[in-house]
Amino acid sequence: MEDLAKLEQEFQARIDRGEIIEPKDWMPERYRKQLIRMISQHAHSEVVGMLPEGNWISRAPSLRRKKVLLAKVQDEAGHGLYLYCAAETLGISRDEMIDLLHQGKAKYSSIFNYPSLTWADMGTIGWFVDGAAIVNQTMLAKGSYGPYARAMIRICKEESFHKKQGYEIVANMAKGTPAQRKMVQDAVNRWWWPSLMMFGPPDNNSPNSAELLKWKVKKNTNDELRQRFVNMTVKQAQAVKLTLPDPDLKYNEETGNWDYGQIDWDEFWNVVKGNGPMNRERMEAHRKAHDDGAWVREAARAYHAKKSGRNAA
Ligand code: BYC
Repeated sequence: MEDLAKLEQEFQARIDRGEIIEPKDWMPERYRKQLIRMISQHAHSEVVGMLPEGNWISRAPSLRRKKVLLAKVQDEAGHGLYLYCAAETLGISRDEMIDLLHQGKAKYSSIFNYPSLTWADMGTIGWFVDGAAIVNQTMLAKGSYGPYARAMIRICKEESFHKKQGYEIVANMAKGTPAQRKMVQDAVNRWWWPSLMMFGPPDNNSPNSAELLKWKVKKNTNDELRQRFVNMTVKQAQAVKLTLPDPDLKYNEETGNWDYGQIDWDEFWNVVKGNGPMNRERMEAHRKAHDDGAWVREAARAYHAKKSGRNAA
């Protein structure tokens, strides 16, 4: 018992000195569990996040747009893979993580439970959702667990492209015909509040934050990052003359921040608990893709077994 307390103390001292924790280092069981929870949820989000955009690949308005969207969706699959690998370094397998998702025990980001109704949603998702992801992930890239932090660096580079392609679509539509302007404003109206919810519950109702901050997995709170995102996005909306759907949005001279209105936390929890507009459809699509891909996993395992048998012989 005394030994455990000493190990925990030494671990915290390493964190406080800003050292990076690697897979074979000693770590508290709770640190391992928290990271598995967070990284696996992040991985699931990347993969489920392919669905709302995948929906538009066959309907992109030009070959260029189709190629860009295809590449973006493919990038998200890659992000999922880096993240599953990072989580596997903590002693859980990808199969186990996916089982937990299918049993409803692991979550994925609330944002992907909203439908993508028009082409303007492709622009707005890139601008808001990837924009929010960058704010969150540049913070996570400085986190204490090596494999997660390193995965974040590469992911953030790709997310920057994603955000730019989204903002480009939005900017073009915003200076297009009245119908295009109307379509993009409608997408902005629908995605704004769910994007703010991506950052998680408010600090006074975020049970995991204290522990994650102590261990420097998170370096900022949910509200701090949400505010950073609002400040950044207001200016971008002004530049393309679109309105963010919040009558209470107001610059605060004292704090230098843009104050925003009340977020509907009932809606957020409802979506997190599985009752959002697209939760059932998203999980059905995930299960179907997983089942349809069973033969690929089986073939890969057989190939691997044969190859390692040959190498051993
Ligand atoms: N959605 O104590 P809290 C992407 C849950 S993918 C659903 O504040 P924490 C992209 C939370 O899990 C974006 N659930 O938690 C992909 C917890 O429940 P459990 C995904 C949420 O961990 C494709 C409970 O609420 N990014 O970028 O301190 C295309 C209490 O919350 C959400 C990541 O996953 C939510 N939004 O902070 C484009 C980043 N928020 O688990 C883009 C990694 C909270 O105790 N994750 N919950 O049952 C994080 O940074 C943190 O986990 C969070 C939450 C900020 C999300």
